[in-house]
Amino acid sequence: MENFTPSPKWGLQPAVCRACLFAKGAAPARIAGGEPLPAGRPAAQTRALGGLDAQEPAPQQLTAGGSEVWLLSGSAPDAWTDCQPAAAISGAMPVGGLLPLFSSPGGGGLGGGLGGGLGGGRKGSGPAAFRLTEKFVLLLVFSAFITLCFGAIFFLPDSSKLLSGVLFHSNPALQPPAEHKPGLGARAEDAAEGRVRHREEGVPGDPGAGLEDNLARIRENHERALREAKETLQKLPEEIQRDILLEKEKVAQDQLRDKDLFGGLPKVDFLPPIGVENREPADATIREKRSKIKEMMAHAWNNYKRYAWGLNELKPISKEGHSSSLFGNIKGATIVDALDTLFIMGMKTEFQEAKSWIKKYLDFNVNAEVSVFEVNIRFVGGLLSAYYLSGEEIFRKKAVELGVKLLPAFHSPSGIPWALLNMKSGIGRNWPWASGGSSILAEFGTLHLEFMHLAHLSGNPVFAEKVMNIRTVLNKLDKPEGLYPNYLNPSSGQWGQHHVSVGGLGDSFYEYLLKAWLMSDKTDLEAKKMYFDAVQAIETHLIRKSSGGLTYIAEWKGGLLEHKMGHLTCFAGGMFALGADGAPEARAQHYLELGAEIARTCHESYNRTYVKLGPEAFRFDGGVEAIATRQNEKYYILRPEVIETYMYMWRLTHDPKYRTWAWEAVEALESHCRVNGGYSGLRDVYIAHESYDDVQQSFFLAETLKYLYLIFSDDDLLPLEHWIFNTEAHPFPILRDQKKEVDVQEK
Ligand code: DMJ
Repeated sequence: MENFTPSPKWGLQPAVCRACLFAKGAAPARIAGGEPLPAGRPAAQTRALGGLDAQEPAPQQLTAGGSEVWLLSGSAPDAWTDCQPAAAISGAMPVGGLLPLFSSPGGGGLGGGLGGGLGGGRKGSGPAAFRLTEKFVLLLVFSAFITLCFGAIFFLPDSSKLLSGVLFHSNPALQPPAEHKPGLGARAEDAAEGRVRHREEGVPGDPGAGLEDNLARIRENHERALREAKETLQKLPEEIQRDILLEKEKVAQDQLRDKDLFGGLPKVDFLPPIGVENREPADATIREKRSKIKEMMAHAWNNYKRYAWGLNELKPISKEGHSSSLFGNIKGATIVDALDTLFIMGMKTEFQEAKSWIKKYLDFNVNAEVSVFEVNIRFVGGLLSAYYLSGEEIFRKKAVELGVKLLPAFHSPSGIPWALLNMKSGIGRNWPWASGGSSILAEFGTLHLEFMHLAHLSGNPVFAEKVMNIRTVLNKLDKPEGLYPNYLNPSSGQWGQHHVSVGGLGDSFYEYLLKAWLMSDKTDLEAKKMYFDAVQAIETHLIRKSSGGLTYIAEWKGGLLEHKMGHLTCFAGGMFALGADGAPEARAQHYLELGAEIARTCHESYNRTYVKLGPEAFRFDGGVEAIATRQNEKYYILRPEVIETYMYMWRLTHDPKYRTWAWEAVEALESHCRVNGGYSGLRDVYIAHESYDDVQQSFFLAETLKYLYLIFSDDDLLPLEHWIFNTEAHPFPILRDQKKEVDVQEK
C-alpha cells in the first residue's frame, strides 16, 4: 500500500463506489508501474493507459466468476445503484456464490489473494504477486462480504435469535453461567434466570447488559405466557380435571406434612396469669354498675344457652340459632368467643359448661368454607386466651389443631393468605367482590398475634414464619403516599385498588402492627416502625377536622377523600392512645390527645341519634357532622369499637367522662337492644320504635360486654402492661423471655 497515493480529488471514496467503478472498467487512480498518476485524472483514462486492468483478469471475468461483487454494491447508497447489473439489484445472487472468491487458486479468490496480496506482488506469480490495485479490490470485496454477513444477521427472518445468540456469546456479561445454559428443551425462563443471576453477580462497566437482560426477560415472559395459554387451550376437559385433582392432592399432602409437624404438643410451663383476681371496686356506685354489666352478660349467655346452645349465634327475637356463613360448619362461635369474658367475670359454672362443650363437640373437620380472619380472631383467639387464663390444656390443643387447619390458607404464590378456606380440601380463594381477586388488608393483617402465640404454644415456628412472610411481602411494595391500600393480590403480590381505610377492610391491620410490637415485649422493632410510619401517613392524608371542631378519619380512594367515618374506625381512638406509650416523647402527648379527639367524635356520633347508640357510618359533608345520611348506614349491630376506645382512654387518662359515656351506652343497650330472648342489633338508630335485626352477635359477649366490665373494674384486672387484647378483645400475655417472665411474676 506504500505506493498508493490517494488523489485529493477522489478523497477516500466508499468501498462500494470503488468496487462499482472497477467492475465497470474504471479502475481507481493508482500507480501504474509505480508511477503516480496526475491528480484529477479520470479513472477511465487510467484504465486506458493499461494500468491495473492490463495485467489483471478482466473485470468481466471476475464479474463472471464472482459477480457477488455486485451483490455487495447492492447495498450501496442509491446514488450508486445505476452501476449495478440487473441480477445484482434484484438480489438474485445467492450468498453461496461468493465461494469462488475463496477458492480461486489463481489469485482471483480471496483465499489466495489476501494471503500474500498485501505484500505488493503482481498477479501471475502466486498469491504474493498481487498488485496494489488488486489488493485493494480484494480488501474491498472482503469488507463488503463482512458487511453482507452482518446485514444478513439483521434482516433474515429470524435474525433476532441469531443476533441474540451472537451478542450473548460474544459478550461474557450476557452469557448464562455454564450450569444454566439452556440445553435442548430447556425452558426460556431458565435462560433468563441464568442471565439475571449473572447480572446480579455484577458485571462491571456494561450498561447495555441491563437493557439486554430486561429485553430477554420480557421476551421470555411473553413466550412463557403464550406457551402456557397454548397448553391450557390444548388440554382436554379430563386433563384439566386431572390437574385439579393433582392440585388437591398436593394440598392434602401439605396438610399431612403440616400435621406431622404437630405429632404432639411440647410441654409448656404454664405460668399463672397476672391480674385475674377480679377484686370488687371500692366505690359502691362503680361496683353496682359493674355488677349490672355482669347481669347483662348472664342475660345474653343464658338466652344463647336456652335457644341456641351449640350453634354459632342467637336470634333473640325468633329465639333460635343463627348461622353465619363466616364460620362454615364450625359450630359454637358464641361459646368460644365468650369463654374469657365468663372467666374474668367469675362466671365459673358457665365457663365449665363451655369447656365441656368444647371438649365434646368443637370440631374443625368440616367440609365447608370459612373466613380465615373471622375463625382466627374469634376461635383461635378465644381458645388461646381461655388457655392463658385457665391453664386448661384442652384449649391449647384445640387452638393449635385449628391453627394447623388454617395453614393451607397461606398456599398462594406470594404467601399472602386467601380470605376463604375450605377446611376439608384446604383450597383457598378470595371474596368475589374484592378488587381483582385480592386478599383484604384487615384480614391477612390480623393473624399476627394469634400465629405468634400458636408458634409459642406448639413449639413450631411455621406459624410465625407464615405471618412474618406477610410483612416481607408488604415491605417490598411501594406504598402510595406511605399508605397501605386495602387490597393485595395474593397471586401477583401487588396492590389491587388504591383504597385506604382505617375502618372496614383496613382497621385491625394497623392495630396488629402496634400490638405485635407491644406483645413482643417491645422487641419487634420492625412492627414498631411500620406502625408509626403508617400513622404518620394517616395523619397527613386521612385525618381532618370538621368546621364544628370534630376530628375524624376519612377514607381515601385513589387520592380523593370520602368524608365518612365508620363505626369500625372508632377503635382507632384507643389505638392512638395505646401507641402513645412507645412514641417519641414529643409525640406521646399528641397521640393521647388524638385518641381523645377520636373518642369525642365517636361519642358525638352516638349522642346525635335517637337511641344514643351510633350508626354504622357517619359523614362530614353535605352540611352534616357525625350523622349517617344514607339509610343503609344507620344500623347498629352491638358493635364494640366506641366502647373499646372509652376503655383505653379510661385506663390511660382516668378522665371520668369515659365512665360516664360508657354508662350512657349501657343504658341505651338496656333501653333499646335488650329483649326477652337476649340482645338484638337495630336497623335504624335514628327512629323511636325498635327496628330489631334479630341477631345477638358473638362479639357482643366477647368484646362489648368485656370492655364495659373493664371500664368499671380496677386497672389491675387484666393490666395493659401484661396483656394485649386481640381485635376480638381476647387477652394474650406479652411474650417475654422466660427469665424476664419469672422476674415479672415475682414482682
Ligand atoms: C369484631 O369481630 C372485631 O372487632 C373485628 O376486628 C371488627 N369487627 C367486629 C366487631 O365490630
